[in-house]
This record gives sequence, C-alpha cells and structure tokens, in this order.
Amino acid sequence: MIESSTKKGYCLRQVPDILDEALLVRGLNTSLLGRNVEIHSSIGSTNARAKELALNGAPEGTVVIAHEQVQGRGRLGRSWVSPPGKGIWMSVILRPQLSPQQASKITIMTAVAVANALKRSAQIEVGIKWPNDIVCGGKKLCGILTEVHAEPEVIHYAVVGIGLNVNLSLEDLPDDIKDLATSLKIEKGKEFHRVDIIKAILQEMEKGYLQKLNDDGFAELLKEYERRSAILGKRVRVIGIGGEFSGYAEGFGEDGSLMLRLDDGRLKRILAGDVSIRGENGYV
Ligand code: BT5
Repeated sequence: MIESSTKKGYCLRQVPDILDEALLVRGLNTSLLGRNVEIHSSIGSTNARAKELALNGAPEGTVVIAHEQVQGRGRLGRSWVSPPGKGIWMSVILRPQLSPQQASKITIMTAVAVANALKRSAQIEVGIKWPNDIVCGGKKLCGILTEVHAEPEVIHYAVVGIGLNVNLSLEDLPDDIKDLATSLKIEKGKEFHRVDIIKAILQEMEKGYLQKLNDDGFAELLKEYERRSAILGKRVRVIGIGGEFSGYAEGFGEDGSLMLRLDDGRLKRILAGDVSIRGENGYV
C-alpha cells in the first residue's frame, strides 16, 4: 500500500496479505505440488473438497486453499478453528506408492516439511509433537490431517490437510483453545504473508515427497523428525480409545509409530492413529 503526503513524497506502508493464484504460482519452484490450485474465499473443509476432486481424478499435486473454513476438521471429527484470512487452511492431493499401513509416513514427511518451511519463510524454530502437531512455546501452531482412500494393498490417494495459524491474535482463538493454541503473529509479534509461507511449504513438501518417501530417504527423514521432536526423551501421557497410560517417549519406528517405555520397563509400540499426547504438566 503506498501512501502519499504533500511534500513528503511517498512511503511504502505494509503490503497487504493477498492470497491469489497469480501470486502463488509466481516463483513457485515445484514440478508437482501447486501446479493445479483451487482457492476458495469460504468453504466447508479443504480436505473434503480435495477428496471430492481426487475421487474425480484430479492430478497429483492439486492444492485446495481457503481463506475461511466453516467446517474445518481435525481427527475423529473434532473441529478446526479457521477464521477468514488469518491462517493457511490448505489440502494437497498425493498418490503415493505406499501401502495403507505406511500412511503415517506422509504425516511425518509433512511435519518435517512444514517445520523446515517455517524456519525458511518465518524465521521460526518449531517442534513436532507426535503424531500430527507443530508446536511453538509448548502450544499448537499447526495441525496436520492425513486422510487416505485405500484398498488393503494400495493407496488410491491421500489428502494432506494443513491448518497453520498465521495472523491470528489471541482474540481470534475461542476460549477452549486459548491456552493450548498459538499463531505466528502471537509468537513473533508481527504479521506474515500467507502466500510466502504456502510456497515454502509446497517446495519443502515436494522435496520430501519425491526424495524421502522411499526406504533410503525415510531413515534420514526420521532423524530430522526426531531432532525436532517436542516429546522425545520426555515423559508423556497417551490418551487413546483403549485408555490412558504414561511412559517415556523413547523413539519412533520406521512405520511412524511411537516407542513408549512404560513404568514397568516394557517397551510399547503405539500406532499413530487416534491417540492424543500430553506432557506431564500440560500440552507438551
Ligand atoms: C488436527 O487434528 O490437528 C488436524 C487439523 C487439520 C486442519 C486442516 S485445515 C485444512 C484441512 N481441512 C480441514 O478440514 N482440516 C485440515 P487434531 O489432532 O484432532 O486436533 C484438533 C484439536 O485441535 C481440536 O479439538 C482443538 O482442541 C484444537 N484446535 C482446533 N482449532 C485449532 C487451531 N486453529 N489452532 C490450534 N488448535 C486448534
């Protein structure tokens, strides 16, 4: 935005945070992700829309983005707060050569990609809270929702949903999540352009997807994931359908599972399904 004032010339004020396709594709250095983009001003859920598109044959790499979601979803039908213009509410269609049992590798790859992208585009160091959260200062900055459409042996498509709080203020967060959620603006004290962050995420995600989602690359990816883990070596509570138990987070398996050392000394493998993790004294 340019402001003029007599005899003082022009001064460049804040550039508005516009999110449109032309800006997004300009300089987007990917060959697959984001080559086909749909941007909605308001939608129920970008994951729901991406699934519809994938089912109708949309090309791999198709991205659906919304300024606002009115039915944003988390895991197990939980809701995802997605106010207009304040965050990145986006879904990516992938068609990975993985078995459905390996689907959590996609979430791991995405978490590392988002963390690297945030470092590059927002100069922020974040942690990864297994299985699907990106955290900062002990609070949730971003959630990832990977949904697959599969047969027993093959994945037909995966839709990876990313909900990243960018320019939300504390007042934008409902009371029930004020204590556990945060945003880039809250953490860094300034606003960001969503389009720059989206580009960085798509670029990092494409690198991860094309280079690391194979047997050789995944070991390296897992190391990056562990390095960024907000729970590794810590005592955590695991809350699942089958009950609640505590232990030390000792490592992660090749299949994306969490290895938890129980108090009786046994090592328990926990699949990244429908469990939630809490730190001993709070969210992480
Ligand atoms: C997640 O679920 O963390 C996955 C969230 C994925 C959202 C994206 S947005 C684009 C795409 N389209 C969709 O419809 N979804 C995806 P889960 O682990 O179940 O966490 C959900 C919980 O996080 C809620 O029950 C709240 O406690 C909390 N929460 C809701 N909105 C939040 C927000 N904006 N920031 C931080 N925490 C939030």
